[in-house]
Amino acid sequence: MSSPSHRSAAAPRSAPGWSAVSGVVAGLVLVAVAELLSLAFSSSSAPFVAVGSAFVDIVPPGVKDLVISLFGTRDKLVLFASMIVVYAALTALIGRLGAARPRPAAALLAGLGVLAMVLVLTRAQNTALDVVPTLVGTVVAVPTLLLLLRTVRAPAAAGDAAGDAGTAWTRRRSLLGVGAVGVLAVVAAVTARSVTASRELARRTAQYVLPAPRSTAEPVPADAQVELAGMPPFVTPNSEFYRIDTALAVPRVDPTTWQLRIHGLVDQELTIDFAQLLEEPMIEKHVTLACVSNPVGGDLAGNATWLGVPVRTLLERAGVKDGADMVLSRSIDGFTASTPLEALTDDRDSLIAVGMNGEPLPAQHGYPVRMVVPGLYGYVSATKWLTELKVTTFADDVAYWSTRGWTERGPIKIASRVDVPRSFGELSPEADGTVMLGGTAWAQQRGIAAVEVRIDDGDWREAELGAEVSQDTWVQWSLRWEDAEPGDHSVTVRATDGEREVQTEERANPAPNGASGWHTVRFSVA
Ligand SMILES: Nc1nc2c(c(=O)[nH]1)N[C@H]1C(S)=C(S)[C@@H](COP(=O)(O)O)O[C@H]1N2
Ligand SMILES: [Mo]
Repeated sequence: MSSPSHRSAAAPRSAPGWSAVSGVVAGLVLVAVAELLSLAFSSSSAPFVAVGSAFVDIVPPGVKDLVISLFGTRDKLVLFASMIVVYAALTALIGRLGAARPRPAAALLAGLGVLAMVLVLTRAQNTALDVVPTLVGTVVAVPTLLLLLRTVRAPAAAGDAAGDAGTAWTRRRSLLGVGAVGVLAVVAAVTARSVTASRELARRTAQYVLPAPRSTAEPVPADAQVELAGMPPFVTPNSEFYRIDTALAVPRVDPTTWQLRIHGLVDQELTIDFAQLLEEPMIEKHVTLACVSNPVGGDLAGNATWLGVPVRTLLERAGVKDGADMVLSRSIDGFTASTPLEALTDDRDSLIAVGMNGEPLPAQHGYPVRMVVPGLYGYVSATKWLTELKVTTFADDVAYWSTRGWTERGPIKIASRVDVPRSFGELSPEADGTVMLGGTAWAQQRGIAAVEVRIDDGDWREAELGAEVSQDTWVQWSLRWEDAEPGDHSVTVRATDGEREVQTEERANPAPNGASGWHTVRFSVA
């Protein structure tokens, strides 16, 4: 076993495996350096964030829908994980190539860096300076790759110098060195990411004094809440409010430099900064937001008390010209929404909002300023991190989701759902044998007039409604089922809106303009 020939085989002469590892490690160095430096630049200057965001922008809507339906709210995690896998594979290939041809390999790695820089530049909220982190990362990573490739290359003499324990030892040490650089890079990148995350948290909680509203929202009456275990809170806490947006990294908007520009078909363009906005008379309103992607029975809806300036006030000041029928609102990250002009000027009090449930908007919900429009799905109205209102026409401008298969207008459809019981849950009868069911219904701008519940194939029963706070908020319902029988059951719910329209049974998918159909839940009674 100790023949010289065998020992020479144990000392690898060429090391394709280790060259690949060198490629991956150099790739990690690029990312780590860029991530660390990006702490001093915009959050979307980090190459992974920029590449991911660019990718999200170019994938066909079908693929996006598929990913969301497969992975739900973990879609971003899945995107980042796949990016890491693809990047590791690419850099491993580059390293592998470098075993024989280091210079072309180095050029390829530099090419990846340049590609990432181009994508950083395509992000709307980035400036030219934001390429610096990726640039420096690339400048460091390329010589690192060459150095690592040289390190892992088997010493020419290793094979011949049979039994040269010293060479084997040196070699092991250099491989250890490569591993150590890799580990360091991972630690640095992860640290940088978590610093970014905690900064975002700090921004979210950054306090400024919200002005007192000129008209306060009437307090929510206690009987708006159905007291039944498992019912959602009538006012959704900010930390539990659903979040939907296209932003991979929550935009960090500095309120001290924030501005809102109102332009387009107006008599005079208007720019207002944050301090000026806070001086405008503010009002407070309870409004239930809903996402067009919410499936029947889904929970992509939330109810909050919003504080803000009526959009109407600012539009009146700018002076809307004849012929305009839409306002295209734009976010700092390039997202746009097309809201019918009428919804922003009529008496529904659409808001340019700064407060949510008594606090500044959380970062995830649009800090410092967003739109809140009662009656319309979020994708055509609720622009977060708002920076611009362009008064225009549906004929001239198209918003983000309307170029991706969703309708250009999005009034919210009547919706009702069963919250108690949960699907396949078990309910225990009370002492007198009754079983309590409960849920939520909404039809913003029309209000909910009635909710009916059907158990198994029985007759529709009228549910009891919690207090209605406004036609723009959801309503909770409950049903006392007195003749409950143990065993398996199903419950179906349908609502009637304030215009006496009964929720349709006809099933529709969320695309292109919102889901419809009755929510049914299977459950058992103990
Ligand atoms: N900037 C920006 N604003 C946005 C979006 C977005 O992707 N980017 N998504 C919209 C959609 S589709 C919805 S449903 C609401 C959700 O608001 P929330 O995350 O505060 O619940 O935000 C809207 N505003
Ligand atoms: Mo949405």
